[in-house]
Amino acid sequence: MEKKSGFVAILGRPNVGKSTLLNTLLKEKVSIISKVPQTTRFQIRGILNEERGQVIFVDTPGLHISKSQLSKYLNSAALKAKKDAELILYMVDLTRSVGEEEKVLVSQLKDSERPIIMVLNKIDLGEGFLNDYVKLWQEAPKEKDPLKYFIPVSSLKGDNISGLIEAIFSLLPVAQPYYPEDILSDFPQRLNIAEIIREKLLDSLREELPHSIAVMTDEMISRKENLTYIKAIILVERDSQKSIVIGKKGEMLKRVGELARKEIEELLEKKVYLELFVRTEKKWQENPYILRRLGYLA
Ligand SMILES: Nc1nc2c(ncn2[C@@H]2O[C@H](COP(=O)(O)OP(=O)(O)OP(=O)(O)O)[C@@H](O)[C@H]2O)c(=O)[nH]1
Ligand SMILES: [Mg+2]
Repeated sequence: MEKKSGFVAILGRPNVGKSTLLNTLLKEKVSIISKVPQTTRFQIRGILNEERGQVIFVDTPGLHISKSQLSKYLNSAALKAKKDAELILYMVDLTRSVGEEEKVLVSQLKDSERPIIMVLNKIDLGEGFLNDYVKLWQEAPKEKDPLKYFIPVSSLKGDNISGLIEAIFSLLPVAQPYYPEDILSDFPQRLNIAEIIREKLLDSLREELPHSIAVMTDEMISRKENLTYIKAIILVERDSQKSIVIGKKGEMLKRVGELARKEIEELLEKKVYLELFVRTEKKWQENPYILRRLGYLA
């Protein structure tokens, strides 16, 4: 049988469920998830191998309107993934009404050279604004229509994910796999560890803080055969945020550290000694040097 293979970009507004879909497709956690928008900050590739071929899914930062440097990098990472893909999954959240950002997105996608599947997510919560989203696409003026399917799914519950995979393979070109079959993701481990810590912070913190936070792993040393020492620095923008992250008597930081350590130990299959530091770095979001160190800039 001829194999089909290719890159599939998952695009959409923040918080629609792109990373949840990636993890569900791969049945493994590859990308971090949270209830706050703008969680994903990287292009994260996750690889699905089947008899019929290989799909390289590319999770992307949610596309949004904002002028900050960080936002520019996030949006450009998402748009680059779109350029490199054989097929685009355009994901929307059925529980949220069509917004300005959605209209901008549709105008960017409607004349795409690549085929598109519109993935209508969170169907477990009902049809919501399904008709509005279908209408939004159908009524957009376009030369030719790259949209092949509307597919409602629940990324969280797994509903209709096999239907989605079926549709994806039907649209991929005949090609040999790009990656060896034992690789699940090519995301660097150092960044993955920083992401796990950031996810635990997002889970624990409320308010507007999430967007002010970044995590970098500073050192990773295998002290003994079975123990890895990891030092990570949590960046915040203001001293007041630093005290929130540390918490009363250091409780918050301790809890985040414990949750992250457990998950990192599972990932590395080793004991981990995790040390967390919090540092105030004013305007890190505008600082190219820091953005590069965080891996947000190539
Ligand atoms: N009920 C329901 N919730 C979902 C579904 N998919 C995702 N969610 C929730 O939606 C929230 C956002 O999910 P993410 O996967 O982080 O969304 P994202 O599109 O990757 O967000 P960004 O990385 O910020 O662009 C989380 O709280 C998820 O649990 C779904 O199918 N049904
Ligand atoms: Mg995400």
